[in-house]
Amino acid sequence: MTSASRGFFGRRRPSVDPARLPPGQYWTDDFPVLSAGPTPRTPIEDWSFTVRGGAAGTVTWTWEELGTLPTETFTVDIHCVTKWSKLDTTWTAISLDVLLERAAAEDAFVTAWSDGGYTTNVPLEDLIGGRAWLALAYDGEPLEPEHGGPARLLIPHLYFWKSAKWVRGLELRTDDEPGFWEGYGYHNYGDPWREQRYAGD
Ligand SMILES: Nc1nc2c(c(=O)[nH]1)N[C@H]1C(S)=C(S)[C@@H](COP(=O)(O)O)O[C@H]1N2
Ligand SMILES: [Mo]
Repeated sequence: MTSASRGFFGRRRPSVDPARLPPGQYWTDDFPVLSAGPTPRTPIEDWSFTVRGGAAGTVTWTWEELGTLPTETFTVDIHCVTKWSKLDTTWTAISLDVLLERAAAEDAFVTAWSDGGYTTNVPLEDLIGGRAWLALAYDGEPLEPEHGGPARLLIPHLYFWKSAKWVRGLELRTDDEPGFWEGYGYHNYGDPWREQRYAGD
């Protein structure tokens, strides 16, 4: 085998089921870092996660308290609006069902907010029913700061910009407020399978 062919077969899987790729996406083995600003580094003793606007009022967990909640480890595909998809990514995460149930969430819209000022909006129904998580580890290792550590949202059924890195909380609202990228013309919902990249798609 020449080094060129070794490189080729080393970098690309010989076969990826095309049915796993949403329209217009290509797959990559890399894990690109996409951040609209510097990586925040909040000391873990100052870090907390808050859900506000639920019937239970404002509920806040320290990092230590979060550590007492049940986690799940599972493998999913992720899809970035810039057209890369990464298949079979393995995460350890707390189901948002657990956090939203504790907060008695019942309003229809959610804005996630992050250290550094990033926000994104998601309908509440997309965050419940075992489809969305607060991810704490990737591939068995604590989440790296560049990828959103200590904790990020993980909503694999929507484009990856909805998976807010460095997330610090969820605000439950009765009105839908566009988040950071949504305000710059990205699609309000962002379903990769319907190729909802930009407003109007
Ligand atoms: N706080 C924050 N979260 C963010 C972003 C960001 O810029 N800031 N970028 C989003 C986008 S566009 C993508 S594709 C993914 C990238 O995650 P990664 O850097 O771990 O690949 O994070 C999303 N979450
Ligand atoms: Mo993205």
